[in-house]
Amino acid sequence: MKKQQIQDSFQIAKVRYAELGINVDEVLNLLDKLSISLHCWQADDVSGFEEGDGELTGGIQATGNYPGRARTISELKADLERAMSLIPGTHRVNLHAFYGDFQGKKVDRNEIEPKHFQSWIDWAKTNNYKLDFNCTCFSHEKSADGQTLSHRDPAIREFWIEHVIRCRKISEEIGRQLGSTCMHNIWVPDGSKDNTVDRFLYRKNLKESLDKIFEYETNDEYMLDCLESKLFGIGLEAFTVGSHEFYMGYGVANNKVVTLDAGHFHPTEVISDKISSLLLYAKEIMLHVSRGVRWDSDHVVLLTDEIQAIMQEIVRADALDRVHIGLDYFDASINRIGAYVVGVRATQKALLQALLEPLSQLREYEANGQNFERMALLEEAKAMPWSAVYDYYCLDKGVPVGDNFIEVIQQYEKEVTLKR
Ligand code: RNT
Ligand code: ZN
Repeated sequence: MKKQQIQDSFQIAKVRYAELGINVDEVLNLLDKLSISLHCWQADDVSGFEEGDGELTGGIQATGNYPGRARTISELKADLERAMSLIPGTHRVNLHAFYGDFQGKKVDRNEIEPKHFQSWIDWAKTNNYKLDFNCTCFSHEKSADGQTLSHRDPAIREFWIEHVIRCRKISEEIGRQLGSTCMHNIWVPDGSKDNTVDRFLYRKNLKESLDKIFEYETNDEYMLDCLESKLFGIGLEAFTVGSHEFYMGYGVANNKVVTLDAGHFHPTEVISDKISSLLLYAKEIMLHVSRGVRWDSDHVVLLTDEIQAIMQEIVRADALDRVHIGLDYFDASINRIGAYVVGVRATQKALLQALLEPLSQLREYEANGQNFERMALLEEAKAMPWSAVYDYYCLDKGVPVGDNFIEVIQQYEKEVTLKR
């Protein structure tokens, strides 16, 4: 598409949206301020950079062996920079504790310190990214039997408590240095393959471990703790200690952020409809935007009905400042940078569509019981020229418009990732 065409289409779109009472320029200004947190683990299939050949455990799996996986911190940084260069706006990078800069030394999880993440912080500063963080309670010998913070053995629980407290301190340091609240996400794989008798015991253990973890008080301005539930893991099908009810209860009772991962519920259960309820009770919401496909909770995000519904719910609830949008998927079967770019752009498109909704008119119809009118306008809104607005946004921010990013990724593959 030529520059002129993009601009002309945008002008036409603007007029059409203005007829519905929407100021497209204001919407674009707002969209540009909304950061999406890119999960670092798509680039290397959730491998991390610890010494030794850590196997991915914890009931998650990256399937596929597409060439070009990032094997070092510098490769991962380069891949993220390349992905970021193909996405309009300024965004965040979501790190996991086992991606520390350990300089070839064996640093166990209960020994990590802010200094192991200083090079990431410096990199983020240079590139104008903000950082989020996760404790890593999997892919470790002390999580081999599927239990961490809920383990029957108090020594193992202590080990993981220490790890999570250290991660909270690291997150605090990240937020302090970057001047942006670091979202620290706690997800543990704890569960079991088969029917468990002492469910109450494990849940009580998890609760008590969390209580100990939060005894160390952090500064909300620098970091916020988020708690992520799950339905089941691979090899951990019958029981998950940290279920939705568990963390919703804990989060509400203890003023913590609740994380909703789009792939962590029953196949027909959606997170979009949980947002307006949680907002009434939870401090804030962290999203792990993902796409569940059958048993896998981590396919690349696409512009599906559910992602549109998620973004609509955030906008309709006027909660853009209380819902944090992060991505969480790992596909090792396709070009990994492409997986980032497609996923982030799909998320942004859904956000844009939601921001362009003729909300006041829709609300008025609803309030008046004009349900046909509401339905008709919702249908029309789907076909409004939002893509012309997105194309213009890309042009304006100097990133490839439409499918033009494909060739950039192909080139990077040829010159960089295929040579790994
Ligand atoms: C796992 C959770 C968790 C992980 C990351 C790697 O099911 O979704 O968020 O994907 O921590
Ligand atoms: Zn997740």
